[in-house]
Amino acid sequence: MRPDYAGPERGPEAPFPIKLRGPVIKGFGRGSKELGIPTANIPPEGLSAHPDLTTGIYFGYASLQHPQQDPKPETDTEPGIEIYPCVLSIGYNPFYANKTRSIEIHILHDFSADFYGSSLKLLMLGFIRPEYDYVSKESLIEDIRTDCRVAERSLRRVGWRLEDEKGWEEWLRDFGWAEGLTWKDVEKVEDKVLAKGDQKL
Ligand code: ADP
Ligand code: RBF
Ligand code: MG
Repeated sequence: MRPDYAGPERGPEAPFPIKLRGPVIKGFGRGSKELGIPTANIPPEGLSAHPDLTTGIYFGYASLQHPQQDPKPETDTEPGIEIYPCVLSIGYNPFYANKTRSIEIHILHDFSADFYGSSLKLLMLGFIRPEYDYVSKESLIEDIRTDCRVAERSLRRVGWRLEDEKGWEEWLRDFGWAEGLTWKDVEKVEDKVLAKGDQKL
């Protein structure tokens, strides 16, 4: 049996919150989506500022700003910034034996369309568990489902909610850095990340 909550009752403790950001890029295309667990990947570069961060499963909040420049993506997503709870995996997915480290964020919300190329900010607030290898895909999925429940429950505690005095929401809504980011820029980052191949990041 796994615990129902992660992190201390009163709120996040050091080294959290950890802040990352980047455009949503293509991942390994393994069909996480068909498994019911799509993950928005962002470039792992930001991790260099946190060399001691262990690989594993984390939770927190993510905000999205959908692109507004031309060419307009064929989605029915509204412009503007949205904030959601999320779970994420940072690491090598032992079940799939990846050679490069990835940051994959599963947002706890049902979207009606993809949002590749959108800008994403990630406020990591706590650690849930290490990455494991699994005997089957089904057991991996079952554990991810539990991660989602643990994250939702944990974030509902007073010390973990988005409230003005914490300054979290203010940070999550600041997309000044993404102004002028074009589809070309996003493609360049994507190519760079995918081209790293088996080089360990
Ligand atoms: P990839 O290997 O390219 O990351 P996935 O199967 O993991 O492919 O799907 C990820 C994409 O699904 C995201 O980039 C995003 O556009 C979309 N998506 C839809 N719903 C969600 C969600 N709830 N959380 C994360 N991504 C989502
Ligand atoms: N992959 C693993 O190999 N081991 C894990 O323990 C693991 N945990 C995950 C937890 C979460 C919350 C998420 C979003 C992904 C996790 N993954 C893990 C990555 C998973 O293998 C990847 O998203 C697959 O592509 C999903 O089928
Ligand atoms: Mg993904």
